[in-house]
Amino acid sequence: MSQARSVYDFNSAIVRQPSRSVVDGLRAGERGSPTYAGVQAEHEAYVAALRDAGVQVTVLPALESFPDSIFVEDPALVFTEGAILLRPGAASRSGEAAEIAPTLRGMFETVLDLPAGFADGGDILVTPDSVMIGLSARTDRAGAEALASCLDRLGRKAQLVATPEGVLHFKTASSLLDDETMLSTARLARSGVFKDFREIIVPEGEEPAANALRINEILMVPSEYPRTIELLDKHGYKIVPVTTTQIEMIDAGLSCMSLRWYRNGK
Ligand code: CIR
Repeated sequence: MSQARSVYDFNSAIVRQPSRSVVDGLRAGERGSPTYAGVQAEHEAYVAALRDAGVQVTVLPALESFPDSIFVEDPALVFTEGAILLRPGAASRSGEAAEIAPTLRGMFETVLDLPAGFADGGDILVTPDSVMIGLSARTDRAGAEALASCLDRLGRKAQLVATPEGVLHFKTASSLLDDETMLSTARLARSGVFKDFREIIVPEGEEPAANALRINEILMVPSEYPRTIELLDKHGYKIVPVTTTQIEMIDAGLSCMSLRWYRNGK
């Protein structure tokens, strides 16, 4: 029988090398373009931080025809009990699920396919009691409801929630810090969605820092946000700063670059 674990206990992860085309990744505003070398350096440091945290990392090869494919969090969702192939909501990313499918089928006994609608992994926040699914420009109600059924098959309860207007993904604005605590932007917290959690609000002007990543004992936080780092340090989290300057230009953060789970029997 498997032992009860925290939802942020991970021993396995999948990442994908950035492609040269990553410089053409989707973005909502214009904050400049990243360079391939710059993204590559950030990705390497990220993978090293995962490994230092005790995670065995599988690195998939770059996919030139999918500029955003480095963000493996979006086309799939993984748990100890099984994986779900999603249907990314951006047309240029819809083929990414088929690209990652063979890897997941090789690693998981159960792989479900989202049967309808659209859902991006960036909109999915796993908490100890439920899996929050943020409705957004990428995740529609049909996709969220279909995903709730898939989650039910894996023994997980789903909760549909709203992503603030103009925010790419639900997790762009939030992350789970421990079993009781959520890091959130002030705007998302105001919606009341985290009322059952202790909330830590990112300082004004540092909103992208809300996408932190708890892995085992450590908390990865984007290194460009000193006030958030200081705040979280005061709360006693073991912080590992990781640079995200390049990937932020294409609307991404720390959680986007991996699929993480606890694999039994390793
Ligand atoms: C996109 O717009 O799809 C990418 N440029 C960024 C994806 C970020 N992924 C995430 O937040 N999970």
